[in-house]
Amino acid sequence: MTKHLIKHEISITKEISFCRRLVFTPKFYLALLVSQVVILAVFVYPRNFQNYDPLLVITDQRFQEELFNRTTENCSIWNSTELEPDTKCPIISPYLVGYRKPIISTAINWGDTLEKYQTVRCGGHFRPSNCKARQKVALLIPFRDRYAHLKIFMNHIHPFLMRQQLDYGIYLIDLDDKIMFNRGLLLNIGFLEASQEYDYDCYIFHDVDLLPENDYNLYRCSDLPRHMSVAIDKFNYKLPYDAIFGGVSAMTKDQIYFVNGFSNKFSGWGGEDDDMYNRLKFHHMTVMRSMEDVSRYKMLKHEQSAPNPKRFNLISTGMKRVKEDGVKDLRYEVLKKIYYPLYTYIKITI
Ligand code: BGN
Repeated sequence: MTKHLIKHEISITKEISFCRRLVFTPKFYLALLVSQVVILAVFVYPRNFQNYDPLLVITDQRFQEELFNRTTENCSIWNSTELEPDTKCPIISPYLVGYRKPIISTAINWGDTLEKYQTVRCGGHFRPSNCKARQKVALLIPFRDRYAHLKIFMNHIHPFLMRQQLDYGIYLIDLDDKIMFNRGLLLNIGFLEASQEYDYDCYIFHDVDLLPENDYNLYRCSDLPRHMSVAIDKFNYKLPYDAIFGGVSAMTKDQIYFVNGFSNKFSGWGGEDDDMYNRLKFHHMTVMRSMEDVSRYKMLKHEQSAPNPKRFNLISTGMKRVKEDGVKDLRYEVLKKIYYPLYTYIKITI
């Protein structure tokens, strides 16, 4: 028995000294380095590579040219002479499919997209032919230079909205290049322009880089303002904070006028949506949200824009300006208004 134990001890001591010798040799460190490189190459790099959006490397100019060749001079929205069915569409459309992974592909070209969506009227308008839509919805997209995203977005959003049997129009609002991007201002102007064109019931403020994943996320307004982009992949499909109102949100005309729209003072990135949330609170309105598993969005990758350093101060003083800073008495000039087949493009200056 003792002999056996001694033998065992000797073998353990031998193993330890073998390990010590191995650990302190250059070969060991070389092997460690190689294994790290292999782990990085096999697991980490492909993940980052998948996150990389190949469309963004194609110059925007190409997309602009493809687009600008296809415009419609005389484009009219639905008028009273065009008969609409009397029967209201069902509350829940029979065409809904639920979750569908958004297609983010370099292979999409405008020609194919246009071919597919021939039922969309110039300027990006559509309404169901077999029933009367329950809401007339304007999708307002503040825009600057993201043509690659725009193409993916259009290819995704038209069939999505059609399946919901909406009477809708899509508006892209762009600001004079000399002026710094201002999301709140563009949304206010988009609202005024769209409401002059058609009697919309509902206005959806929509970032071009967000693709809804589930068509049970109904693009319509409620008695209370709605925040719709509840669960975004970038935030691990979790709400980043309770007071968030950015990304995608929906308000009726009355709700917009009641709070005087967005502030026009937030130039650059961030804060205008938080200010809107404060406006809603200030006017005793709560925000509605749908369930996380339905209100899911995929965010297209892009470089983070420079945050506006003045946004904290603007937010803290925001409620003093509610009455005079907003959608009422807003002065601007329309530089261009172009009816593209899948959306209306409005370029403005102030
Ligand atoms: C927040 C931004 C929002 C933006 C969300 C999500 C600000 C103000 C800080 C007081 N708010 O941080 O505008 O929608 O992130 O990206 O920066």
